[in-house]
Amino acid sequence: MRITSIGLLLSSLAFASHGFADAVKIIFDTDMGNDVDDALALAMLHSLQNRGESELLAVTLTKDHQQVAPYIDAINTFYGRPDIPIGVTDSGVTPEVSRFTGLTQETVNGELVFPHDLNEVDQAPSAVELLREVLVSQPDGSVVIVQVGFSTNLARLLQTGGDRISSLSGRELVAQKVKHISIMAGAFERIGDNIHLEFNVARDIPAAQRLADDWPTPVIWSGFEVGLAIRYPAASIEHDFAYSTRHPIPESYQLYIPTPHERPTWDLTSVLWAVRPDRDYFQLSPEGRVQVEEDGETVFREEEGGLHRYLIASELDVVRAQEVLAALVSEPPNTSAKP
Ligand SMILES: [Ca+2]
Repeated sequence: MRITSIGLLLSSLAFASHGFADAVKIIFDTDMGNDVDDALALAMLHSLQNRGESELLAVTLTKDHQQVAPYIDAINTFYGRPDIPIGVTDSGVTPEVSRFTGLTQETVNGELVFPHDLNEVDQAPSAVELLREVLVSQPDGSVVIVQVGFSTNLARLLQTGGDRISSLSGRELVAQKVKHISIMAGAFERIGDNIHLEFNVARDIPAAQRLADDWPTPVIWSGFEVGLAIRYPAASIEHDFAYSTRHPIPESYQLYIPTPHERPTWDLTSVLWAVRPDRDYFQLSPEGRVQVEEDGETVFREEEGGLHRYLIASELDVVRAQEVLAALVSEPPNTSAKP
């Protein structure tokens, strides 16, 4: 009996440490506020962390508006993780006000409906500095960056030199610390006859070119066509969040474009691949190289040993992904979980 108990204890400890060691270390780089899929993707990262599958190290922003960092802080606080560092940019290419980030400014009787500590942009560090600090603190080859906005921050990171944080250049730091990046950007399959100039690339073409040309680790691209094919179910927005009277995720969605609209799941697909790369949710293209043209077109050329691949979703993949994305996005917070 006694031996069995110790055995059980050891195996449960082994399981616990196994789970912790396997958690994918994520930096979420987002243009939160432009489209609402970024908000759904952030909710999904919290659910995956509740399950021990990932750990959100930091959120860095490429949208330059003062409501965005407080909004992220409010979402993180709602999910029980108020201390996740947030980095801001001062040169965002989309400074206009969001349709939904004002939600977390709402007060009732002088109290914030969705509490958060971060209120002023200047309380937050710069995104590039935060990226350097977080990368330095992590084991070699361990960090997965999910980029679901513009390449503004990551391109700048590549251009940084050694500083008080690290003697390594940004490019050296990335090569040492980053495993791969999962990005929502570009378009790789023709939809009809048109070449689609995808938003995340087209709004900051020089940054996307630098990323495509110089980023030293594997890059997995989720093209426009993947998220477009996988629509977030309106029924999930309307019914799956009933566990909370006020909930920032379905409310943000309804402020952006209300149901019955079913939003494409662009940014969610990059989170899903980043945390569960081995679950065959998507097919992968052969290895190759993406070139970003002057007008923002992304051209993929197959090349042995190339660092780039892109996601492909079959009809069956679309159905599977739609179901798992909705389940993860709508999962209740676990506020008793270890942060
Ligand atoms: Ca986005």
